[in-house]
Amino acid sequence: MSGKGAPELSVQNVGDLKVAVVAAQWHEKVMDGLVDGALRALRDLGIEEAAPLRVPGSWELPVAARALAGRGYDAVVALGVVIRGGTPHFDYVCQGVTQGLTQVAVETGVPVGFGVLTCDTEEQALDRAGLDGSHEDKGHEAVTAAVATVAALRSVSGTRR
Ligand code: RBF
Repeated sequence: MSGKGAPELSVQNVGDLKVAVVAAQWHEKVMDGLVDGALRALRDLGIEEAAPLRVPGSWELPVAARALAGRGYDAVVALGVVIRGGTPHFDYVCQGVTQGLTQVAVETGVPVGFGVLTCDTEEQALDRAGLDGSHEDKGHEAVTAAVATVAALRSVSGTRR
């Protein structure tokens, strides 16, 4: 999957939204970039920033996202980075966090921004972390996508009586 083809999202009138960010702590430099990008996106959108909730690793993101989704936030954004090692552990962590975050969003109806990098190497992760010299800014993108989804859902009135 490549970052080419990502949309230019135009999101307006969202300054009233409450957005929670939850971030893992493995791979500190990459995480610093993702968190900075996410907070910068909140500022760009005029949404009040709150300090991210920090959990140990990406595996812990779904349970934390579920707790936040149940506390009145309009959107939750999950940030983490998993880097392939020499064992199948990578696949299990990636699968668990991906399915877990999907389940949180679908079961609660609260959009969850997916800002979890799953990379073969640290270089690939740094290139996507929104740092000086990075080509992509996935923390920023994850916040913008989650907020754009809230805005899209708000614009739909529905047909059920
Ligand atoms: N957490 C991450 O966020 N990124 C990683 O790259 C990562 N690699 C791990 C590799 C191994 C072998 C293990 C055992 C854990 C790793 N974790 C990683 C931590 C995981 O997400 C979780 O915090 C721990 O397994 C404790 O539940």
